[in-house]
Amino acid sequence: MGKNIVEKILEAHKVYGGLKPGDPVRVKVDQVYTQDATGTMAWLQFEAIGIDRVRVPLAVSYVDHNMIQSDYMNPDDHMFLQTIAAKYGAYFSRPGNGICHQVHLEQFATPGKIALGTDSHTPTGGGMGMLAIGVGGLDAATVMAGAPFEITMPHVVKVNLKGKLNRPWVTAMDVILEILRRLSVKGGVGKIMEYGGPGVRDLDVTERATITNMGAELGATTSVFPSDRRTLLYLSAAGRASDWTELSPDKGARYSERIDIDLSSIEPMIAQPHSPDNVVTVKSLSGKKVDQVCIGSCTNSSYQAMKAVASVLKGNTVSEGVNLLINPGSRQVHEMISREGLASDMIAAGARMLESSCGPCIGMGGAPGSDQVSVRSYNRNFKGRSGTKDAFVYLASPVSCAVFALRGEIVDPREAGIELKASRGPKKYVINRSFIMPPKADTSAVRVIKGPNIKDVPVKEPLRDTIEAVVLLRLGDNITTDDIMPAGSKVLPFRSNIPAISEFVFKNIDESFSGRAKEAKAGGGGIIVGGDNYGQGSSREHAAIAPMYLGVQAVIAKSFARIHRSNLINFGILPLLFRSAGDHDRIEKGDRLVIRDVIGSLNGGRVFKVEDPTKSYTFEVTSDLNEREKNVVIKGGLLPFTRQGSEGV
Ligand code: MIC
Ligand code: SF4
Repeated sequence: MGKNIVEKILEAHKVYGGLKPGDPVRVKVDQVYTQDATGTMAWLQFEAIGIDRVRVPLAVSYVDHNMIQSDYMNPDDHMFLQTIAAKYGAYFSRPGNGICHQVHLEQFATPGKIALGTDSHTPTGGGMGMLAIGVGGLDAATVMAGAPFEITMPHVVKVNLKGKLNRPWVTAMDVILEILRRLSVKGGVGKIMEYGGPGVRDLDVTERATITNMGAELGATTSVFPSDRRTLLYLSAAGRASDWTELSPDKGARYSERIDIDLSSIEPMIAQPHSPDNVVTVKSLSGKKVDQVCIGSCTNSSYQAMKAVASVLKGNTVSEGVNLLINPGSRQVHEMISREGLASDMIAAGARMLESSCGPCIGMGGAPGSDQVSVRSYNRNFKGRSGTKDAFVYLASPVSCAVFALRGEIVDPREAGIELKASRGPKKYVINRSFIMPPKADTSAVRVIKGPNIKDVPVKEPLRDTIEAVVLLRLGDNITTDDIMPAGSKVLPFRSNIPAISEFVFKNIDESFSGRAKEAKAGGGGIIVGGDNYGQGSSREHAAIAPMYLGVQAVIAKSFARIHRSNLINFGILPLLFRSAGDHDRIEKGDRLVIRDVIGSLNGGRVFKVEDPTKSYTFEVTSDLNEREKNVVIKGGLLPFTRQGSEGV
C-alpha cells in the first residue's frame, strides 16, 4: 500500500508501535532544539537526569525570547544556557542571532528528519519536509538523554493545493489564515497536515514554512510539505545542498481526510481580535484606523518577506498615527537586508528596527497603547498577549501590514495604489555562522554558571489514590496557555524560578488564583475545570509546573490540546475528561470534589466517579492515558519516572 510522507518519515525512525491513528508510536529523534524561555527548565531537567552528554545527533540551544535585559535575570539565563550547552555537547545560538525557528530553518532543518523543539512553532521546519514537533521541556530533556519520543499517531490530512498565488499582494500568510478561517483553532487537533498537489510547486521553502508554522494555531501536531526542486534550490542557496533528499508521497497514499485549496482564489486575509481563527478578508475591514504595526516573528521574517516589505516602504513615509516596528527573523536576514540597503529603506520610511528576536510577539517590549489597534504579521492575537489587556490585535501578511503602516488604516493592499514586484528567495544567502557555537569535544573544564534566579525544578509526590480538592476555576473553551501562565516582559524573567512565576498563574483571568490555590493546597489541593481544547497555544510547561507547584491535582476538561496535555502528565497532574459534557456546567468554583480509587480506576476501566459531598451530586469522568502516560502520572511525573530508569536512559 502506498505511504504518505508522514508514514514514510515515522516508519524510518520507528522504534516500536503502530502507525494507525491512535496507536502509540515511539521514534528515534534526529534533532532537538530549545529556546531560552522554555530552555532553562529543559536543561535543568536534563541535568537532573544525570547524563554526561546529549545523546541525539544534533542539539541546539537558542536564545531569542527573553531579550530585554532590564536586570540580571535574563542575561543570567543566557549565560546558563551558553555554559550548559557547552557542558553537554549542544550547539549554542547566541542572543541576537535570531528566532529559533527561522535560524533552524536556515542552518539545520533537513528533509526527512525528525526534530523536536521546546516551542509550539517548531513545525516551521515542516516547510523543509522535516517532521518537526513542538514539545514541553521535559519531553525534550528525556529525548536528549537518549529516550525515544512517543506520540499518539495522529490522523494525516492531505491539504491539496492547486493553482498559483496572485502575487505580490497575496502571500502564504493569507493561505494559512484562510485555512484557519475554515478549520478553526481546534480544526487540527489530533492531526498532521500534509501538503501536496500541484500548487506546492508555486511556494518557496520560506513560504511553506509560514504555512507549517501557523499550523500550530490549528492545534495540529505538525504540518509537512514534500521535499522537491524548490527545497533543493533553498538548500543550495543556504550552502547545504548536500542535506537535500527528495520526499513525496507514494502513488495511492492514504489519508484520513482531504482538503482542497485553490491558491489562485485566495485573497488578502486578516485575523481579528482575539483569536487567530477569527479571520475575514482585509477588504471587509477597509477604513479601520491602525495605531501600531509589527512585522516579523517566526511566522513571517524570511529574507523574502523582509525584501517585499522594504519595497513597499521604499520612498514612502509611515503614517503619522502609526508606530511601525520590524524584527527581522535572524541575524542572517538582518545582515542581508542591511548589505542590500533594504534596511535603510525601512528606516528612511520611519520603521523602528528591533533586534532579531521574538520581541512584541511575546510582549517583550513593543506593547500597544490602551485601546489601540495593532496589526501584526505574527501568529497569535490572544487577549493581553501583546502586554496591553485592552488592545485589539489583528494578524495579517507582512505586505498587508506594510501598506497599513503607510496608510494609517486597514486597506486592501491591492487597491492602495502601491507598486510592488513579486520577489523570490535569493540565489545565495549570506552565510555567517560565527554566532552559532559548535559543541566541544572535551567539556571537562566547562563550568555551568547559574545565576541566583535559577532555582531547582520542583517535583511532585506520587499520584494520590483519593483526590479531595477544591475547584479553583471553571473555564470555557479554548483556554490558552497564555491565559494559564501569562508571558510578557514582567513574567518571563521568572521562567527559571517556579516559586516566583507561580504567583502569576491565571493572573489575567482571576487575580486571586495563586492565593486561593495555596490555601487549598494545605487541605488537599485544587482542581481546574475546563471546556474544549484546554491549554491550546504554546508549549510552555510552566502552565503545568506552576499549577502543580500550587497544589493542583487534576484538570477536568471536555478535551485537551496536545502539548499541554503532555505537560500535565509530565508533571503529575491528572488530565480527566467529562463523560457527559453537560456536567461541566453543574460544577461551581469553590465546590469540593472527591475522586476515590484513582489508581485502581486508572489501572482498570478508566472511569472515575466524582462526588461533591456538600452538594450531593456525582458525575463520571474518564481517562485516555496510554500505558506509559498512566505510569508516568502514577510516579508523580516524567522526571521521577525517568530517574528510575523507566525511559531506558
Ligand atoms: C509563544 O509563541 O507563545 C512562545 C512564547 O514561543 C511559546 C513558548 C514559551 O512560552 O516559551 C510557544 O509557542 O511554545
Ligand atoms: Fe517567538 Fe512569537 Fe514565534 Fe513564539 S510565536 S517563537 S514568541 S516569534
